[in-house]
Amino acid sequence: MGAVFSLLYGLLFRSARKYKVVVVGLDNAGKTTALYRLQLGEVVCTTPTVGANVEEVTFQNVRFECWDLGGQHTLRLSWDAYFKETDAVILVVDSTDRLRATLVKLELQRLLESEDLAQAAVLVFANKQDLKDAMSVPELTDALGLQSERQHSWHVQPSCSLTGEGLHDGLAWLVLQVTKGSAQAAALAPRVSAGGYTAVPT
Ligand SMILES: Nc1nc2c(ncn2[C@@H]2O[C@H](COP(=O)(O)OP(=O)(O)OP(=O)(O)O)[C@@H](O)[C@H]2O)c(=O)[nH]1
Ligand SMILES: [Mg+2]
Repeated sequence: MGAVFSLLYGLLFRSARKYKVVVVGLDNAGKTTALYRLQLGEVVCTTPTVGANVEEVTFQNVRFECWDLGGQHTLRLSWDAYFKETDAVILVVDSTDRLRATLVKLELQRLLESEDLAQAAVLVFANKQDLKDAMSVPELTDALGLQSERQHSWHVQPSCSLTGEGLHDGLAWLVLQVTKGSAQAAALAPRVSAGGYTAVPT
């Protein structure tokens, strides 16, 4: 019965649209590692991304076109060029990088003010939770000043890109955001698990 339902569900939604996601964050945050973990289910040895790398990730029958943008300073200056028609932002943060938390906050502020991203949901991965001294979700939420964000739906999800922990929970939240109001969303709602901090505009 479950298999029949899955098959029907797959057929029904196979032609559903693809959602554009920009994956941003400072260099060394773990963006590329997270993306390949989600796409291939394994850890790939990465080198710093130059420019952008596009990969498709399908989760719960929802297709995401993920633009993994290089996080080094000079590359961050051209992030805006990728923002047009973006449905969601994934911000990956190295939770142990306390020294650059203010810089992440500034970059996030810039994203939140971008007109091209006005409708985009924002998923923050508080990454590298496997490491000692990683900032907790409340600490990172505070450091990024997210509690006062009212325009965008946002969610902070603890994660470890190496083990994959938290990545699916984060994507499940994103699926709900991008499919809001659709039949797909109604079918998926019960699958989302709790974890992290969330807010949606009122
Ligand atoms: N311990 C730990 N290491 C991680 C985690 N995620 C990524 N890394 C490591 O962090 C380093 C940088 O990862 P990348 O995925 O290349 O980082 P990036 O954000 O894509 O960096 P740029 O492409 O330069 O913007 C690599 O050595 C990864 O193995 C994690 O959750 N825990
Ligand atoms: Mg990269």
